[in-house]
Amino acid sequence: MTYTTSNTANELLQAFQGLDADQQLALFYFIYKETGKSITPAAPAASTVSPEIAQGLFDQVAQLSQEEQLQLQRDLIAHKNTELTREYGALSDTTKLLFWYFLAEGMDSGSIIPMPSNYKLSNEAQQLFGKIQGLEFQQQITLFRDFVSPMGVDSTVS
Ligand code: 45D
Repeated sequence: MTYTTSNTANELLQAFQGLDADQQLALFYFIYKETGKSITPAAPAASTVSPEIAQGLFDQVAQLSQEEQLQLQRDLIAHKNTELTREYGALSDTTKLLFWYFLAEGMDSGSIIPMPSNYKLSNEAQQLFGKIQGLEFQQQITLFRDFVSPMGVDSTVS
């Protein structure tokens, strides 16, 4: 993957989507660890977010086995059609983001399968991480929304 002069959001999105599913998950978790502290203050700005809906989907995932939890996250990225990925697809973009935030929190609190502690990002993912860290907070949020928006299955599209 080569970058030229400008790191437009679109290039970053494409770079993210060009990673394999596990690298996307790992990078996204590292992002959470990095930006997690700034996320809560952003929350009151929310208008199109449905916390109870994100929570409802999260609760279903938390009840799965760890293997199934990981599979669900891989399925979201791969657009595999399952009941849960269709439920996800029906959420608003910001609610999707909140759902991912809950998952990341669940990883830290032990209700969601954790990352192996020795897990390494690929060079591509590491590079992308650096570029994302260079963005303004609002640009980051917009980019993350673009990451999570197309995941899952939108059952209103045939
Ligand atoms: O064994 O306006 C591997 C709200 C493979 C409020 C793995 C907000 C090997 C409204 C795949 C590595 C708060 C919503 C295992 C705004 C292996 C509002 C597992 C902002 C086990 C703006 C990897 C919200 C796994 C924001 C399980 C900014 C990885 C939210 C999982 C940001 C990774 C949320 C996860 C972020 C990453 C969430 C769950 C960055 C989640 C990241």
